[in-house]
Amino acid sequence: MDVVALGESMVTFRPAGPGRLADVSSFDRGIGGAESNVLCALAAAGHTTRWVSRVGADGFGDHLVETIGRYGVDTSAVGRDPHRPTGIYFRTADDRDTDAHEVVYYRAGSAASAMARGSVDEDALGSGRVLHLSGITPALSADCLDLVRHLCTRRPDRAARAPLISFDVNHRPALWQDAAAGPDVLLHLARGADLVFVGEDEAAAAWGVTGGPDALRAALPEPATLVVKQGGRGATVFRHGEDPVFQPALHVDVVAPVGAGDAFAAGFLSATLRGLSSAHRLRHGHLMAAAALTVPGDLARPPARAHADRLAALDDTAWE
Ligand code: KDG
Repeated sequence: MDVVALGESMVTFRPAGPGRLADVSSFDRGIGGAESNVLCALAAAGHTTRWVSRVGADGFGDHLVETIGRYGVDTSAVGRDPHRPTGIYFRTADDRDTDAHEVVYYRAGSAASAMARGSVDEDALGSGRVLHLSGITPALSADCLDLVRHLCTRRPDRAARAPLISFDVNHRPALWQDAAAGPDVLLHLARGADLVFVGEDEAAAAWGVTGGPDALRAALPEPATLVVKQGGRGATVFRHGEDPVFQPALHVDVVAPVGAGDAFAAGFLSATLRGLSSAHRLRHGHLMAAAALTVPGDLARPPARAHADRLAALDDTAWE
């Protein structure tokens, strides 16, 4: 397997039109879940992927397993919980209007929130070249936090026998029972990972680190690779032994930003697995993010690999 990911996925409901959740009467169904979004994009780009999770023994669980499986993601390590439901969530159509935007989760007590050491397939978690995790899972429950801590903790023997640990900070303050504890936990987890994705705004809000990518690298020197996402401007990658590299993002007409960070991580991971340069890793991230930004839901069809390679190889002036 190229990439294995652990995380909760949910059936999502997006109002069919604009307005408050209180007012709309029909919804479009989709799927969401940061980690499975990454896997679906990677699978669509030709990588072998496996999703490790738990869902309820219900129709929404069937829908997630079937839909994610149709992307080509291996779902054999997804457990079914007969006693807990599959999580769902609602989000209003226009994410860019932050005042009016509503995201409402129905996932407390979900099947995935009960994931724990012993209830997920640990062999499956170790079966990829990369294990992708995010800061959403540790927010779901104490058991989930314990599981992610176990997977993310820097161990002296890890490099020799285990997958590269990729961690997207994905700070979701609304999910933490103890909201004040979230940022410190996430910083600690990020320090144990090999490859970390974090947004500049997210880091400022969670950790009070302002001052741009260099300040963030100073706060987080441990990961061999740190990717700082700078919104519509671009992203900077720091790798041990290399000068930092910045690449501007593509300018697109944004339909909805949901899923763009996951798509960016997928593009970056895809290029990493292929041994491409730092600049090309960022460009592949931007190309996949651009596809996700221009659709209303979490998942977009990524550009075909040959096409993405051609675009990533254009000279700098085409990327400014
Ligand atoms: O990155 C997109 C995710 O935020 C979305 O699919 C839902 O995983 C999700 C979450 O927990 O917020």
